[in-house]
Amino acid sequence: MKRIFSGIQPSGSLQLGNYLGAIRNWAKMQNDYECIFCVVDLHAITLPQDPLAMRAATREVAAGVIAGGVNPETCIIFNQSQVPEHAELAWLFNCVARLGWLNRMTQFKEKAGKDRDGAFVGLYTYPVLQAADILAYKATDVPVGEDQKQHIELCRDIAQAFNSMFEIDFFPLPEARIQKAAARIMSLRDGRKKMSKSDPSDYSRINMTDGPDAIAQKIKKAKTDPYPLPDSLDELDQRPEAQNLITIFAALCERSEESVLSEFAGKGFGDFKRYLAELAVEIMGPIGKEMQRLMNYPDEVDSILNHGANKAREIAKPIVSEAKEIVGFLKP
Ligand code: AQP
Repeated sequence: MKRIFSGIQPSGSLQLGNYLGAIRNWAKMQNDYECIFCVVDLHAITLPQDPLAMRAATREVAAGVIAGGVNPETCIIFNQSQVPEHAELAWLFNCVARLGWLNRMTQFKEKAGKDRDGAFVGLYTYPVLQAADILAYKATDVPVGEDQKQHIELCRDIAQAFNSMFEIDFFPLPEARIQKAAARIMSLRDGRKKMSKSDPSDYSRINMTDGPDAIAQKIKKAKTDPYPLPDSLDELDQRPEAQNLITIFAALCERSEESVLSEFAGKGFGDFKRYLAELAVEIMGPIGKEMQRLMNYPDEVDSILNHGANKAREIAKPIVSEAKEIVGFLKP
């Protein structure tokens, strides 16, 4: 059976983009693949985190993944720092990947901003750790949002470089599994910016734990333009905020954007936003409630993560041991 690895950072509250772009997809794939889902806390600290908040966010992400439909009995769910093989393999890969490859990574440029010299080294080598996450399990498929495509390509380059450096066919070249719908949900305040957990404005996103009133309020206040909705996708393309709301509507009810547009063409945003808010509450409301319920039982969540970490380690340990042997390290 093919094996999936994918992760989410505990860098804030889970948002609608994490659900539509990642978690829902994971839940759909869980019966066709062996699944390993990771709360990537080592990645989260590539930007400063408050330790208490990160501990809570780690449990929240686990709760969100489970409430979003991933079965912890059949899938492995754990937090990354409990499996030391990730960091160990990342070091080997730091000695395979080239500076020139990392210099091309757009996420680093976006996240480091203008003060590149002030960015953590970890932020720069983030994609190397990501390659280690995937290859420590010899995962074959990686479901991610569109923004992560470049990192998965780098992971393939690293796997290939390792194999050719040591003249061995050891690591597979994993495939990015990017679903077309909801590949990129944008901020409710700026249709050109990705919806993000770490955006300072809470009004830029719908959190997975938002109740009906907060969801309705955020959609009501979402930025739009003064024109009615168009009847063609081409026209929509020129209007980022309108495009985003149509994308969200279509993703929530799993319909095509064309069909949603044909229903609302010519209507103003007032009408459309009312329907969108109802739909968002209907789909996200029960998931948010289940998340809150799970978060009231932190011991249960911790035990799922511990159990998942043990199972993950059973897979990663022999793979990373073999990689160390290939590199030329003496066995203990
Ligand atoms: N806006 C989005 N649209 C579609 N997919 C998204 N994902 C995140 N935001 C969107 C997908 O969720 C998965 C986990 O992402 P992550 O938490 O590891 O990091 P991220 O992509 O950087 O998510 P955030 O919310 O923007 O976190 P911060 O603010 O901490 O950087 C990935 O598969 C991602 O594609």
